[in-house]
Formats: sequence, C-alpha cells, structure tokens
Amino acid sequence: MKMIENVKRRHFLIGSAGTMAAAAVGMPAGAQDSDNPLPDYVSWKDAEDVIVHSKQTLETKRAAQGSELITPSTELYIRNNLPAPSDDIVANRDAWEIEIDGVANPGTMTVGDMKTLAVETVVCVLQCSGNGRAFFDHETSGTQWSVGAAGNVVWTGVPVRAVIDAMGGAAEGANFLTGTGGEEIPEGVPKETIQVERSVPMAAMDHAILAWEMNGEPLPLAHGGPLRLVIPGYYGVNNVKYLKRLALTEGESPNKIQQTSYRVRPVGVKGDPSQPSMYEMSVKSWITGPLMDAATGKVQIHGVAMGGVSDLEKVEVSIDGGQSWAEAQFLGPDLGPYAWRPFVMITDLAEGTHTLASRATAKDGLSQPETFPPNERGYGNNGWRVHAVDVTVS
Ligand SMILES: Nc1nc2c(c(=O)[nH]1)N[C@H]1C(S)=C(S)[C@@H](COP(=O)(O)O)O[C@H]1N2
Ligand SMILES: [Mo]
Repeated sequence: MKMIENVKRRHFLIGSAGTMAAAAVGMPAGAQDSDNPLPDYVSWKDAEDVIVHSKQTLETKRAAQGSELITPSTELYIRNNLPAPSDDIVANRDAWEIEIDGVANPGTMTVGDMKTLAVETVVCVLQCSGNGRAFFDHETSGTQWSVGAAGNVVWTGVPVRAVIDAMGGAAEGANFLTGTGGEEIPEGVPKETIQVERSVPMAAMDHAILAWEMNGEPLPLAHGGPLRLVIPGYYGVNNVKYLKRLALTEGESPNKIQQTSYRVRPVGVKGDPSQPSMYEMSVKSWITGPLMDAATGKVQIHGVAMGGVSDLEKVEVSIDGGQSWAEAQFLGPDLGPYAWRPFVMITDLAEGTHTLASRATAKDGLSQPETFPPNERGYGNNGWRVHAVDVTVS
C-alpha cells in the first residue's frame, strides 16, 4: 500500500508527467501549434508553468505555486466542460447583458449597469473539485489533477445582493442561487445534458459577487469574462464563467452537472441528487518546494494552505513522514477566510531521503485527515499523507 502511494506520488512530481498525461487522454488534433504548446484561447499563458492535460484542462505546476500569495492569471489552471465561447463576447464588456430571474422585477442588467450599483473585492481560492484526484489509489475518470487545479485569485465585481436588491429583492420561495454559463449549446443537443448551470444554497449569496476583474485586470475570457459568478469558499464548478443568467430558484438546476455530476458517493456508485454536492471547500495544504532534491544544511520548506470557509489557525510541517510535526510560519498578509496563505519552515535536513508533509488546521477546529476516504469521482482529496513529497538531500 505504502509503496503504491510512493510510486504514484513520484510519478506526478517528475517533469514529464504532464506530457505523459496529455498523451494518455489524447490531445485533440489542432490543440497546439508548433511554437506554442498551449491551446489558442490560452496562448497567452506561461507554457513553462502549466501542464497541458488536454485542450480544456491546464494545471499549474506545483513548483510554480511556490510561495505565491496571488496566482498570476498566466499560471492559473483552466477547466472547461465545453469549449470556451468566441472572444466576440469580450469585445464590448460593459454591453454584456445577463438575465435575472426569481426576483420581484425580473429583467436584464448589463455589466455597465452593475458597475453603477456597488463594487467589492474578494480574494479566494479557485479550486476544482477533482484537485488531488491523482493521489487516490482507485481508478478515477476525469483529469488526473495533482495539486495544481487551484489558485488564489483577487476578484472584483458587484455583490450579488446589490443586484438582487436592485431588481426588487428575492421572489417568494427562493432556496437556491442558480447561475448559467454562456457557452453555446449545439443545435439538437438537449441543454440539460451539457450546459453548465449550478445551483448553490441561498446562504452562499452573502459573500457571492459577479466579477468583471481578476487580479486587477479585465477578467480574461478563458476565466469567465466578461462576467463570472464567484462564490468564495465553494469549489470551482460553482463559479460559473461567462455568466448569462442569474436566478433565485425554488429547486436545483435540472441539468446533469447539478443533478448527478459533482456528487460525492462511494466507489462504484452512480451519481444522484440525494448525495452531497461539491459546495464548500475543506481545509487543505501542500508543500510546493523543495520537491525532489536539496542540498544539505538550511532548507526553506514552503507551501500553501487554505481554511476552506474558515480562517487558518496553523500549518504544521513534518520532515519525517508525519511522525513528528513543527509549526510553520505564515508568509505575507492574511487576505481573509477564503484566501490561501503561503507558509515556510526553515530547518536543517541531513543527507538522505525525507518525506515532507504539511497539515493545516482552521479556526473552525477542522484539520486535514491523514487519509481522505476514496469516492467514485475522486473529489475533495485533502489527506495530508498523499500530498507529501519525498526529497533527497545530498
Ligand atoms: N461556464 C462555465 N463555467 C465553469 C466551467 C465551465 O466549463 N463553463 N467549469 C467549472 C469548473 S469545473 C471549474 S473547476 C472552474 C474552472 O475555472 P477556470 O477555468 O477559470 O480555472 O470553472 C467552473 N465554471
Ligand atoms: Mo472543476
């Protein structure tokens, strides 16, 4: 068991792992040109810092995460369920119009209108539900993400509450906030089968914003421009890109992505609406360096940690595979309960191979388990043991 884990772990640390994964899923023809390994719609990303799993899935390299407080857009992962819309939709950003339903006065509002209502900035982790999937022992379908389907992002936009208020407030019987993605659905395909439409409990509205800016710049199309629903503390899938409709609804979206996908269930069991949906994220951390080799003497062990929906209490680091732990030091400012915090521990490492692990504890009292139980789709992995790295010091 232990050996399998180690083999799996090493496999994802070697430099060529990304290329191998891309080959395994079959890179679509035309996904890359000869000078640039990146798909066209994200050709502006930094090819050195990302692993291209497929045309629709890019992962940030673990080493690139380093001790970055904010993830630059050029490094941030990409996860598309459908091909991204044409960049025509960001030609005139302020003219982008969304439909608003389930309010006293249903209607439409443009991004330009929203900019006159209110503005707020929130820093939060964007993380795919399947981040850490590669570390499960069972076979999982879906992108074999290691740690890089996550980033810490500064979002600016209008609070969802302000938009709802401007439309006369919530209609009777609203239980969910439902956002619909702006991808075109090919003719003849029932929209329920592929359309990205997610419903989150109304409580999520307290912190939700409709963002037009990311890291201080107009929101790139690839990350959901002109307008994205951002639900701090919630898994990536709930952060609907190119938002074209926002509705307060009595029930959850009838679409597959809500009803049966993103449901946590035992291995071998099909998804159904009675199972927990991937909503709130959990406390998690991982080492980002050193990853393979280090010289003897003083070493800075660094990584990133998040509290899920709570402030962080502490991060502990182990250099002996979890037999003993010492508290690490946070690096840089605390940007709130939904943001991640880089951490560092300076220590001496003797010659030999060391298993470096990190374990975060949040102020709500929750901390990372040693092992997170397997589930059919490999969601939500925050077990500290499989996120550890073996480093050889010589
Ligand atoms: N419209 C739309 N929104 C979407 C998706 C999508 O395919 N279409 N993918 C979701 C998933 S599963 C994730 S993890 C995040 C990825 O965001 P990113 O591509 O900006 O990193 O967006 C979410 N929002
Ligand atoms: Mo995702």
